[in-house]
Amino acid sequence: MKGFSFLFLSTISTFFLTSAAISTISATGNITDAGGHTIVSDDQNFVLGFFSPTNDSTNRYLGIWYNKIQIRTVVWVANRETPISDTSGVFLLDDQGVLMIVNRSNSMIWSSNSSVSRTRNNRVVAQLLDTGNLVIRNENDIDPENYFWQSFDYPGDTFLPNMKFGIDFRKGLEKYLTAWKSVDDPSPSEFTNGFDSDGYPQILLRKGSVLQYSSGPWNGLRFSGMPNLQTNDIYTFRFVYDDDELYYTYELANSSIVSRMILSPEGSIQRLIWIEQKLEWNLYLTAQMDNCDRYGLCGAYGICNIAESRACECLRGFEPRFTDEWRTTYWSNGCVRKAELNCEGGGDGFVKQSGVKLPDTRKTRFNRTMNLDECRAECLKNCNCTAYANLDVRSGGSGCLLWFDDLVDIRAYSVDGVTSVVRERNFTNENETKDWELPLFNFNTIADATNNFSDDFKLGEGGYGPVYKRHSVKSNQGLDEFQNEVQCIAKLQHRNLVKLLGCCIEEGERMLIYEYMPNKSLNSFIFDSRLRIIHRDLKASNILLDKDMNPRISDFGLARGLEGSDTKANTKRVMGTYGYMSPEYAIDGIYSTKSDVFGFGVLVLEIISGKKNRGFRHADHDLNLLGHSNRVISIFYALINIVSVGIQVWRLYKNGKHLELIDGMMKGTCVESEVRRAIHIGLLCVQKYPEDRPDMPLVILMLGSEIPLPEPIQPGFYTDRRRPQEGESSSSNYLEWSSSNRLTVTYLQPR
Ligand SMILES: *[C@@H]1O[C@H](CO)[C@@H](O)[C@H](O)[C@H]1NC(C)=O
Ligand SMILES: *[C@@H]1O[C@H](CO)[C@@H](O)[C@H](O)[C@H]1NC(C)=O
Ligand SMILES: *[C@@H]1O[C@H](CO)[C@@H](O)[C@H](O)[C@H]1NC(C)=O
Ligand SMILES: *[C@@H]1O[C@H](CO)[C@@H](O)[C@H](O)[C@H]1NC(C)=O
Ligand SMILES: *[C@@H]1O[C@H](CO)[C@@H](O)[C@H](O)[C@H]1NC(C)=O
Ligand SMILES: *[C@@H]1O[C@H](CO)[C@@H](O)[C@H](O)[C@H]1NC(C)=O
Ligand SMILES: *[C@@H]1O[C@H](CO)[C@@H](O)[C@H](O)[C@H]1NC(C)=O
Ligand SMILES: *[C@@H]1O[C@H](CO)[C@@H](O)[C@H](O)[C@H]1NC(C)=O
Ligand SMILES: *[C@@H]1O[C@H](CO)[C@@H](O)[C@H](O)[C@H]1NC(C)=O
Ligand SMILES: *[C@@H]1O[C@H](CO)[C@@H](O)[C@H](O)[C@H]1NC(C)=O
Ligand SMILES: CC(=O)N[C@H]1CO[C@H](CO)[C@@H](O)[C@@H]1O
Repeated sequence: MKGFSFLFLSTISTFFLTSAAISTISATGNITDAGGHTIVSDDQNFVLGFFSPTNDSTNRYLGIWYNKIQIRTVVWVANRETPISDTSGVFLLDDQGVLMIVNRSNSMIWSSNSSVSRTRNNRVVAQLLDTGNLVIRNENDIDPENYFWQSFDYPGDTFLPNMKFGIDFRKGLEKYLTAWKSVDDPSPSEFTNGFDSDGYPQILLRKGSVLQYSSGPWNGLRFSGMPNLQTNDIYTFRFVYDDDELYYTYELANSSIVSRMILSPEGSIQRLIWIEQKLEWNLYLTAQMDNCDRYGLCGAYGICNIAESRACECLRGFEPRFTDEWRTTYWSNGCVRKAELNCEGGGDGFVKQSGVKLPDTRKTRFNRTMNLDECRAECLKNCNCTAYANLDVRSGGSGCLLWFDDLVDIRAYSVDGVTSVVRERNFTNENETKDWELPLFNFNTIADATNNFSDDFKLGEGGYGPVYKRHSVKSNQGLDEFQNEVQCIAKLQHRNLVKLLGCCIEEGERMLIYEYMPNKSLNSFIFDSRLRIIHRDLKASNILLDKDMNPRISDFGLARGLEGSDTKANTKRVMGTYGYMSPEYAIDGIYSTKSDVFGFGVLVLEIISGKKNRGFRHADHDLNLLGHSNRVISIFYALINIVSVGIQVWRLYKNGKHLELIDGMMKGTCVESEVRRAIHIGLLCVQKYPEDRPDMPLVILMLGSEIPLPEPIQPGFYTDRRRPQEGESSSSNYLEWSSSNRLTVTYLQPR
């Protein structure tokens, strides 16, 4: 083992703090703030001493920070809650083997409260290890099991490599993170992040007693709610759970890497890596990736899918508890069973749910040896059992985890989720197919005809037979959307259009079968239609690019047709993607061709800026502004995104700085006047009032000519669908983006 560095004065010599000679210790072995003393770990990586969190602060704390990193980064603080107001602090190891901090009047500011058992003639030392761990131990006993005290048992906001984050059942020690109140105040804030050992363990992030985030249970490979916790070349990680202890730990793969995990003052769990070239900490991972990671967003039996336009859906066999509330995107009250379980009657079955984050495990029981069949039988035996799953997904799966409560905090992943099985009514007799206006093909027929979907039969490559478009299997895509797409395309039949022959829904596959076009001219199927189509979900991910980068609009799952002279229509079911939805559609469900113009405008601005008009994170804090009305909160929350890009562009535009918007990759390769014009047109398309937006033919004319453009006004979102009349304040009832980049709410008070 490598050498150790002991508690010593500055870095010149080593001092042993002995129990026999207390006066000597106090005289020579202490660390004084006034003297600027520090101790440094053997490998020079960590340093311990007194510090102030910021230059402005006069509060003094004893802490440990990285020695070689230019930006002082504190990883541990002793007197978090009891700063010393001057530089009189002294840090010492007393004759009882207790580390303490005293101030000018010799009052104890902080104490390790350690108790030491000593053998004869054995000196007790305090030492800062290479790991950044400050320990108290017998001088000649380096076994970590025998440390009398270690700072790793009392972490602050930082989880360092080699630290055991979790619970030591033998010592009754819980090692969890508590965030700093702010960058200049290390005292513990309301945010805590630690293991909860009720049921099968999971890591829970709380604000006070309110759950914010759950890691999901360990599934043998990773926490089921952290799909991005993958084997990597930066660190290795490990989870241990036995009778003695429960912990998660990681080690850096290469000692030249500097990385730490923190719970930030804002309550975000982050992994950071030091980038020496840039002299800054780089964010490598955050546990809370998106809106779906907000604990219980979809309520009981709801499932969150961030890829969907509306994140929450009910699990199969469930329906929203409160339909109206659900529609406004307030989902927390969750879903209820469409049909009650029939436990005594033995009519219950299970529905397999793949690729998901496992629900909250606080009300679970587990058995490491049972297999899945035994697990199922066990669940059926108990009428309160709501679901079961394998405990460990490795080598085909083993162990049994049983849920005994409402299933909360489930989310869908596109890759690599875990399979759990949700108890349901027996669905084997249910008829999934609806009224299709098209012939339904049998899966086997199609499999046969395409040689089991062999590559030779890929679109355009085969020499004969029908063309198959294979619809991807999305675990939670509603049948409704698929059906709508089919019917929309079916209605668009025209001699210039490719004919849809039929479809197939079987074995989780959804396929559309088109007439074969020998010259691959499948692409024009929407543009020649007489039917005016409002797409309702125009967004970057729905614009497909062919091999020549020609854009093709896809996904007509939400499209609606307008016939004859209709110019707008109304829907009770607002669907689409927030960020691209026009205000009048998002709020009132009114859609028109101008709704797609809005979506188009957002797209234009996104293309120019290279930035996505989306991102729900940390919306929590903003929501607090709105007080208690859940309905208002959820609408507000959904609309934050609508305004963001438009307002940012508007601000630059108004200050004549809109060229700053241009994505770095485009700079130098574009014609400024063209880009300026495109931004201008983009802004016109995202105007608040549909009547202020140009229609598509005009947009095309504007883009392709030099005709003068009307001046845009500030885009935004209004709660009053009426255009303000002459004399009315135009800023009333608006949500506005304030200069501090936070959304503020202005209510018009009646006079
Ligand atoms: C710390 O050490 C200095 C001398 O180095 C001594 O004067 C002082 O009394 C010591 N303080 C304590 C609290 O032990
Ligand atoms: C704080 O003080 C140090 C040393 O005087 C200085 O290098 C640093 O720039 C200051 N930081 C700020 C934010 O003022
Ligand atoms: C030392 O700490 C005690 C307890 O916190 C406090 O009452 C006292 O004022 C402090 N003395 C000085 C000189 O700061
Ligand atoms: C040490 O014990 C005292 C008295 O019980 C307590 O106030 C203090 O918080 C403890 N210190 C630590 C670091 O646990
Ligand atoms: C660690 O990283 C350094 C710098 O990137 C590299 O030179 C060294 O070979 C690496 N060591 C190991 C064991 O991978
Ligand atoms: C569903 O019920 C049918 C008959 O009612 C039964 O044969 C079948 O095994 C049940 N399926 C499951 C998964 O329990
Ligand atoms: C786990 O299941 C096995 C097989 O059913 C059983 O023998 C064992 O007692 C169970 N263990 C616990 C801890 O319940
Ligand atoms: C099921 O839950 C109810 C209510 O919590 C409880 O009274 C009952 O004993 C439970 N039944 C079983 C078999 O655990
Ligand atoms: C399902 O519904 C279709 C159309 O209504 C019907 O033809 C078919 O027989 C039904 N299948 C079952 C298993 O009930
Ligand atoms: C397709 O696969 C099935 C099952 O794997 C097999 O029985 C069948 O012969 C295959 N058909 C062709 C045309 O390869
Ligand atoms: C332009 C072109 O590629 N035309 C082809 C369309 O398909 C027919 C039948 O395969 C061919 O004969 C044409 O050459």
